[in-house]
Amino acid sequence: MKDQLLELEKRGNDEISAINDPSDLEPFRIKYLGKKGALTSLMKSLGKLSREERPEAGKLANQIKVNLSRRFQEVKTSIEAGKSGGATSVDVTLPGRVPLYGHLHPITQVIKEVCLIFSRMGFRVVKGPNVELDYYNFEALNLPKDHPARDMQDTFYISENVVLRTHTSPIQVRVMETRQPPVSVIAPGKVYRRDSDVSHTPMFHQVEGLLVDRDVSFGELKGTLTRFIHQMFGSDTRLRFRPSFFPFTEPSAEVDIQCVMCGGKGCRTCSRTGWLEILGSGMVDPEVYGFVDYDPDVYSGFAFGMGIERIAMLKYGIDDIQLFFKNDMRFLSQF
Ligand code: 2U9
Repeated sequence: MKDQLLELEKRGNDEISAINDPSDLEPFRIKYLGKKGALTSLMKSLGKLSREERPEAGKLANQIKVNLSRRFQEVKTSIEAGKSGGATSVDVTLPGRVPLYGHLHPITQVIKEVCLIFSRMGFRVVKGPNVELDYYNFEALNLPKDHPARDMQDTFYISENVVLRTHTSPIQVRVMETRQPPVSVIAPGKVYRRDSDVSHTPMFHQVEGLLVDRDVSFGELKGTLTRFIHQMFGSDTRLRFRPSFFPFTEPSAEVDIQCVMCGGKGCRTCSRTGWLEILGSGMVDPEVYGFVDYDPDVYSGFAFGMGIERIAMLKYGIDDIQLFFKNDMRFLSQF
């Protein structure tokens, strides 16, 4: 019944809009709004509906009757006033239609913001291939052939020696291969891991950074990352460096910020600890310099990496990573 009513309304609207000749008005009124008209006969058959369906269909039928009658009167008045009727009349006082503007995806926005903060500190943005040689993704980063991270469970293999990069670190290896220190680069991009659940997607985004020069110490690492966090999350954000392990850095540290949800009191998001892990970092392991011909007795440096979806979720209070990949405009238009 609902479909029939809506179809009738559409047909009626199309027909009235095409009327220019006053002699077409009365036949239209009889056909749609008259005692034996199409709408009246549909309204009579409302009685055949169930008690549950009747109120909604009745309301719709009445609304359509009001709409069609109003439209009929408008066109009639317009024709009688010597204007062109339903076909081409334009109400110039109606407000204009606002076009839908596109904008950058929230993940792209966060990548740009992170890169901008590091660019201001002198880091240069660099890119690299998503399909990468095993050598650059693993070997040159001190992840030898038998390392567990190379497991088929974690890595998408294209062939024995070719993978979808599991991190953006191979970009920095390629930079070091072609340039001598000082280097300071920031490497954003997509990365791929065989993982999919509420907090993981098989493709996600990372930004990694690398700085190598003479006399670089853990103090520079701490200063740089503290400045980044204060610019990204606000200058009153508390943070802590916690010892950790990565095959390509030694010593290594993970960085936590005070929970953005509860301010450090302890809640579900921070598992009642008051802290949220947001990035990994460390001094580049001298083993890595061996692969790129840097002298570890002359140069030292630090590196760091962060998952962008995680940063975006914490910054905007989002609890489901899948939302970034569904392209639902109700979600995206909020950014
Ligand atoms: C070179 C040498 C060292 C990059 C680093 C991390 C620590 C790290 C994770 C954060 C969350 C990956 O997205 S995540 O799962 N990354 O913890 N990344 S140090 O170290 C490098 C990179 C390149 C040549």
